[in-house]
Amino acid sequence: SLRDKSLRREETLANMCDERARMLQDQFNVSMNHVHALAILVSTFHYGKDPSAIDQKTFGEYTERTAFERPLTSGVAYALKVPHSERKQFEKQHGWTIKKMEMEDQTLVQDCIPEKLDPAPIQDEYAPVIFSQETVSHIVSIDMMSGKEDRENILRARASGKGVLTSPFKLLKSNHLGVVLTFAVYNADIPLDSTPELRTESTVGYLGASYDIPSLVEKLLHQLASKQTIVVNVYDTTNALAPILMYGTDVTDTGLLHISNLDFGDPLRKHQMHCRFKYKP
Ligand code: WA2
Repeated sequence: SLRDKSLRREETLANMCDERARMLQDQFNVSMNHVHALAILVSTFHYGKDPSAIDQKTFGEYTERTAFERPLTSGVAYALKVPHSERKQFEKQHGWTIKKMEMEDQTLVQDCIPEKLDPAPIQDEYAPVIFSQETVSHIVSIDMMSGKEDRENILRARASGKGVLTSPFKLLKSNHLGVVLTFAVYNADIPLDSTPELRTESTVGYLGASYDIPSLVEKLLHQLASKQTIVVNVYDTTNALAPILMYGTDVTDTGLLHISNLDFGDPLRKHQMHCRFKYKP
């Protein structure tokens, strides 16, 4: 009957949507766990050994060779916590100045050529990137605390000890909408029940990964058949009244819609996948 047919159609859409949402969520969680392990790797081999067993070359090679462990990420990097009192010494040691993420000319920010960026203005502290996977080498020397989303992530990551996510924003250079995942690296094995203040004090740096949402969701959906059948949109619904479109083109179509929830591991952020059939029956 017509009613059976419409119920079947609804069920098909729900199954396809849930399957895609689960795949995206699983891949996200897999890479999140691996980024967490990288933060522990830096703590163990950069701070646990004297002299450090990690430099840019080691970090670059290791992260490139293990990139398959972090599906959906476009690159990982490590930023150091530098108080203002240590800035001069830090810059002398590295042979470059800490750069500001924003340029005076806002239109050029996305180009992100470190040589063209201005030095970071005086702040209490900085978070310059010192190690990076080759794919995001353009952020080396940039103060991650000079970008609104990156800064909020850093503050929340170090106070909580958990992996935290930004809202979607335009990533440097790629020009695509993405999110950044950050884990703090602490200077000692600090107790699990440490206060946010002790955590902040014990922080030595930040391990972060960037997720280029459009290209990576596209890659994931391509692996599944029937891309011709449904339209997929991914939203950041943290603010239920103002959802942010992260993937897909905005659709106003009032046809059959299925919503699958996504859990990307940061309880402060909410995400959803919206699915529709491409064609009316
Ligand atoms: N990584 C890549 N592209 C970006 C970006 C970023 N942040 N921010 C803007 N475009 C080193 O949380 C520490 C990575 C930030 C980590």
